Amino acid sequence: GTVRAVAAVDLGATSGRVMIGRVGDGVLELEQVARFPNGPVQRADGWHWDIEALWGHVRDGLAEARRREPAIESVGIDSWAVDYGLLGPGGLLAEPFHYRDERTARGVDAVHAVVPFEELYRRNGLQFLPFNTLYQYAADPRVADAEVSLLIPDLLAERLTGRRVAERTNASTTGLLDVRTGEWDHSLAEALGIPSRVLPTLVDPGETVGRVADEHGDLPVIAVGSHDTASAVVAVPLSTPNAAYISCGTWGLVGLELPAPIVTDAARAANFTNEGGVDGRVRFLHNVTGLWLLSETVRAWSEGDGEAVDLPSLLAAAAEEPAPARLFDADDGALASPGDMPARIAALLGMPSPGAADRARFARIIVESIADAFARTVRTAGDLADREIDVIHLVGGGALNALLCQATADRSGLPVLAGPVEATALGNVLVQARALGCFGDGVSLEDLRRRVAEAFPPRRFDPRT
Ligand code: LRH
Repeated sequence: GTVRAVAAVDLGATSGRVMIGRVGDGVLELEQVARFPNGPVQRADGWHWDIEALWGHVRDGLAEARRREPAIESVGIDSWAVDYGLLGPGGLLAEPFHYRDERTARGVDAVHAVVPFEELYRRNGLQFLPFNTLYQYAADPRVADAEVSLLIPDLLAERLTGRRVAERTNASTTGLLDVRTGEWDHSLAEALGIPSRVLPTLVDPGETVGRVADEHGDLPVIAVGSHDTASAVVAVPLSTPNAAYISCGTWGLVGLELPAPIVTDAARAANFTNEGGVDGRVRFLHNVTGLWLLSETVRAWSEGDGEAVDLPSLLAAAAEEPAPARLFDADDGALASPGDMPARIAALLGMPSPGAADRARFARIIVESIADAFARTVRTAGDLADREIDVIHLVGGGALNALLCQATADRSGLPVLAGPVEATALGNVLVQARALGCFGDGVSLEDLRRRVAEAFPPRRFDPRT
C-alpha cells in the first residue's frame, strides 16, 4: 500500500520538535526533523516564553520537513496547555507569560472572590491549578485591550494560516468551557470581566483550521488534540478497559479516559480534572509534578558546577542506590516554581541540601517520590471512577526512565507498560492522518491505538514483591 506523510509540531515545556509522520498499511513512523530547547525566560516583569524563538524554530522546522518530504499533506500543532498570547491590531500585545510565573496567585483570589471554587468545579470540571487560564486572565490587565486571546498552538496556527480559532481540547484547560457542553461558558467569562470577543470560535480535532502556503504549494493546517496531553492520550495503547495512563514529561498526568465527566465532591476534594479529549472523550486525571523535579535539580547542579550534569548517568548511579527510607510529596505546591530545586526538596525532607557525593542518592529519592505519587494517584483515580485498575500505561519521555517505570510498578503493585516515548507526536500524526482519510471511514480511537501497539510494542515492568 501507499505511505502518506504529515508534519507534526510538538512543543513541550523543556523542548520542542518538528516531526514527519508516515502512515500506511502496517506503517506508523516518526522522523525527527528539528529539536530545540524551550524553557522559562526571565524578563523584568516575570517568567515568559520566548515565543519568537519558538516560532522561528517551528517555521524553519516545517520548511526543512517539506524539503525532506515533499509528499507531506498537512500540518498539526500541539503544545503545553493554559498559556496564551493576546492579539491586537498589530499582532501580539505582549510576550506570553509562562504558567509558572507567580503573578497568577493574584488572579486566583480575584476569581474565587467572584465564583467560589466549588461552583467553578461544577461548571468547568477542572482541578485547581493556580495557572489555569482564567486565573491568568484575572491577573493580566491587557486582556481588556485584546481583540482575541489564542492558546499557544492556536497562536502558531494563526501565524501559519491567518485564522483565529480555539481548538477544543486545549480550550478545556482555560477553565472557561462548560464541562457538560464543551462550549464557552460566556456567562462565567462575563462574571469574571473577560470580554466574550477574546474567546474565538471553537474547532474540534480533525477540522481544517486554514491553509499555509510555501514554495512547495499549499497545505491544510489540521486541528489535532492541540493540548499535548490530549494528543498523548490518543496514542496510549490502552490494553484493557480498566487501564490507567500516565503521560510523563515535565508533568505526570495520571488518570483514565472516561466517556463522561465526574464532578462529584470526592473528585473535587481529590483535585481531579475533567479535560476535553479527542472524540469527546474525557481525560479524568490529576497533575503530579513529574520530571520537572529532576530537570530542575539537574539544572541547579549544572549551574553550580559550571558544567552540565548528565541525567542518564545520574539515573544509572541512582539505580545502584538502596531504596530510600524517606520520601517527599512530589505533589507539594512548594515545588512548582523555577529555581533552586535541590534545596526546596531537601527542606521538605528535613535534611540539608545534598553535597556532590550525595547526588545519586538524592536522585533516587526524587524518582521514588514521583513513583509513589503516581501509584497513589492511580489508586485514587480507580476509586473515584469505580474501576478496578489492572494495568498502567506510561507514555512520554518518562517511559525512557526504567528506574521510574519499575518503581511505579513496585509501588502500585500493577504492571507498567512503558511507551511510546513520542506518544504526543504520534497522537498528533494519527489525528491528522485520520482526517485525511488515510485509514478509511469510521475510524475510532481504539483503531488508532491498535496501530500504535503494533508499531511500538510497550516495554513491560512487572511489580516485584
Ligand atoms: C503538559 C501540560 C499539562 C498541563 C501543563 C500546563 O505539558 O500540558 O497537561 O497541565 O502542561
